[in-house]
Amino acid sequence: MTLDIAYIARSFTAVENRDPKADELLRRAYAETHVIPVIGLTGPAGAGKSTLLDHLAVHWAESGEHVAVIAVDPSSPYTGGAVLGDRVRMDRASGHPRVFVRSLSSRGHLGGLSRVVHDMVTVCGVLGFSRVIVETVGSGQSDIEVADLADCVVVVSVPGLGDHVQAAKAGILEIGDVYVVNKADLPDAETVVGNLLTNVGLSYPGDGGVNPSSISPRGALKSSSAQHERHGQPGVEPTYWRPPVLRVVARQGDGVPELAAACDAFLVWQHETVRDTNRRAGRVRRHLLRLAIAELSRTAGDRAQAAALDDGARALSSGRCTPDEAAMECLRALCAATLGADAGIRRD
Ligand SMILES: Nc1nc2c(ncn2[C@@H]2O[C@H](COP(=O)(O)OP(=O)(O)O)[C@@H](O)[C@H]2O)c(=O)[nH]1
Ligand SMILES: [Mg+2]
Repeated sequence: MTLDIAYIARSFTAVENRDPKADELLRRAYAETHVIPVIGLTGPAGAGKSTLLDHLAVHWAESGEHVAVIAVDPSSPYTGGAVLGDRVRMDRASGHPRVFVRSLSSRGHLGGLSRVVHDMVTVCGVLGFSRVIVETVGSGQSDIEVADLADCVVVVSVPGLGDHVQAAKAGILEIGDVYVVNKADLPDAETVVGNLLTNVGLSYPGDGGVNPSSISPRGALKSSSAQHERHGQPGVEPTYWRPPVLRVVARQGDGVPELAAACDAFLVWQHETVRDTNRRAGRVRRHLLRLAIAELSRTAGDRAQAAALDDGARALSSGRCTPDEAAMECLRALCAATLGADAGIRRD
């Protein structure tokens, strides 16, 4: 099978612009029961994500897969600088007949970036791809979004940025299914590896990958319920997943086959333990919630929204209600305005 590049490019653009031409495609995509794996790559700018992704995409493509790459670019849509840079760093993947690369600016999207990426990822299956890789810059909100979007999250760290501490603060050390230390050719890479291993070990004993629960922890474990949901609970479930920590030199492609194998091993374990369907179901629900909120404020209209927020803020500052009650009042006013607008449409 060959990818219909012109059709794919047109479809992505229609989805990105919320063009009604994409509606039929979206309908088919959301109804599709055969879902393809989504790999999310996140980490600080300059960590070498694009360089790594270039090798990773080609690795899977060479094994016969059709790979879509969606790179969310942090730069301004006006300079286009980083988009061009990505094209250079992803030259192998861009030139491969079984890989399609699309860079997305992180700004200027109707309905928000996460909605666009969510829809783009979802249409990849019906466009003929067998796998998607999404790159986002690790910075709080977008980390959460990529974690929400992907079936397997790869967190990329590098020596020299002091990002271990930053990452720990941002909670990024909880979201990885696989950890990568890139630029392992640089001094201090081992320090980063050591820190990550210590951190993973606080929650999960054993070796990177699938472990039988018979491995007993030496002390109290620090894992959260979100981690249990994604990686299992040692001593409670038959197996658990300890996120591996892998050394990579993306510039040379060193460690890429091992990274691909770790992602695939995680996907297999996640499927065997039925976590994949739960993860995807949660993702669709959260996506719907975002859409519903966006739709609510859109259909209520700017004036009704401003009025509802003014009323709520006034009630709050006069001490008449709690923030929760004020929020509930805003919601009621927005719903009333939305239903009014809706009824208006129906009368026409
Ligand atoms: N020393 C070294 N540099 C690397 C390696 N991988 C990527 N780089 C460099 O790191 C810089 C940022 O890479 P890029 O892929 O654009 O990072 P991104 O911002 O995370 O996508 C580029 O100059 C790469 O050549 C590596 O393994 N070792
Ligand atoms: Mg990049």
